[in-house]
Amino acid sequence: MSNEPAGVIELIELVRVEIPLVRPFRTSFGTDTVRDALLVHVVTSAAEGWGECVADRAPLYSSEWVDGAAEVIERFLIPRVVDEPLADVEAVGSRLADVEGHPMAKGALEMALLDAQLRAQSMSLAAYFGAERTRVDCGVSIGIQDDTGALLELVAEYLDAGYRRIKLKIEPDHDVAPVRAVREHFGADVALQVDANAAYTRADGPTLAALDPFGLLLIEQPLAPDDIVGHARLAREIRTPICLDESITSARGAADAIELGACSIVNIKAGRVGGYLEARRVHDVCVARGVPVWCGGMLETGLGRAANVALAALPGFTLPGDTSASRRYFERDLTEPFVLDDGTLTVPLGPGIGVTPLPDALADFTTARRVVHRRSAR
Ligand code: OSB
Ligand code: MG
Repeated sequence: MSNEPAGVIELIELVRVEIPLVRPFRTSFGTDTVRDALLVHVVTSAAEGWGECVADRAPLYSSEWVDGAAEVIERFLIPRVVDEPLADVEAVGSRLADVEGHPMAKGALEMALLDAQLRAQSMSLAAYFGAERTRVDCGVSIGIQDDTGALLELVAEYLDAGYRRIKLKIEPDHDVAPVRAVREHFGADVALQVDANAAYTRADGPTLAALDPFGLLLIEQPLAPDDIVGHARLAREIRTPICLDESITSARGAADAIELGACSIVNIKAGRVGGYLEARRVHDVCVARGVPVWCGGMLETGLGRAANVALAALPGFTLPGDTSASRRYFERDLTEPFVLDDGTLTVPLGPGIGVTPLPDALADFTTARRVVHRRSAR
């Protein structure tokens, strides 16, 4: 890692964009019809950088929400990084460490600073991570459908497009039936997994064991985020491997969950763990313990997608990620669209995250834009 300075931070602005989703996305915690994203735009004396906050409109997936994240970034995070010159983005985490929680807010600011620093150094995020692959295997996450026919049509569409793995969102009473329907229609060879987003309880072992015969790759986050012991017990009641998403909020937490037998696979999302640097550490602890990881998603625009794809190029990401093509989410993305190529996305290799917002798209999707920090003349 070079010691070249990231440059002096000249300006930081918060940009809100609203991009319609091609179809509503329903999970056990709610339904999204638009991606309402908070972007962090940093201008340094050396380069520009973009960060994307993955917080949703309401605190349903986690305790963060997008308006709250914007306020935390402006009032509590930015002052901690602009008061003294920042030698290296590696130091951002320790600057922000006394602020409790708010990983998605922290992750968005860190991403923007990291992008700016790497652009100044003409280094890609993938190279910075130490990524080896140039393409990553892609899966797709399918929202809960009331109608089985509609579900089967969607699965067919995505398999035809080349996706290498299908993930079905489930909840109580929308679990065994859709899994059975997909297996009966598409056969045993489709790589299939489910995501409960914490919709079950410790008493649901028998219900979840009913998924065992379907040969799922994994079940993601069946129980509450804080229920590590519950997941460890459930792992002894079912044969489907347990993968944790919401429960994993740090590299140490990942190591603990693995040690306790709560999961045998980990979903890595940078925003959930406070940024891409911690995400890389989660990857490292999992690799050291022989635990496969895959890259989760939060319906990101092309900005967050670019960074996710770079992360997913690390060697421990041995399962297809929720790193789908732009058109799975949006008719028009904020960046040049990511296009599926033989079930893969190509890792951006330009400086930083390798993409920037297209000016016209940014103008059309922006709902609010405000400079929240400007360097004062000394
Ligand atoms: O639990 O993985 C999840 C989207 C929003 C919030 C939580 C989750 C998801 C997804 C979609 O499953 C992943 C994606 O395609 O971005
Ligand atoms: Mg999940």
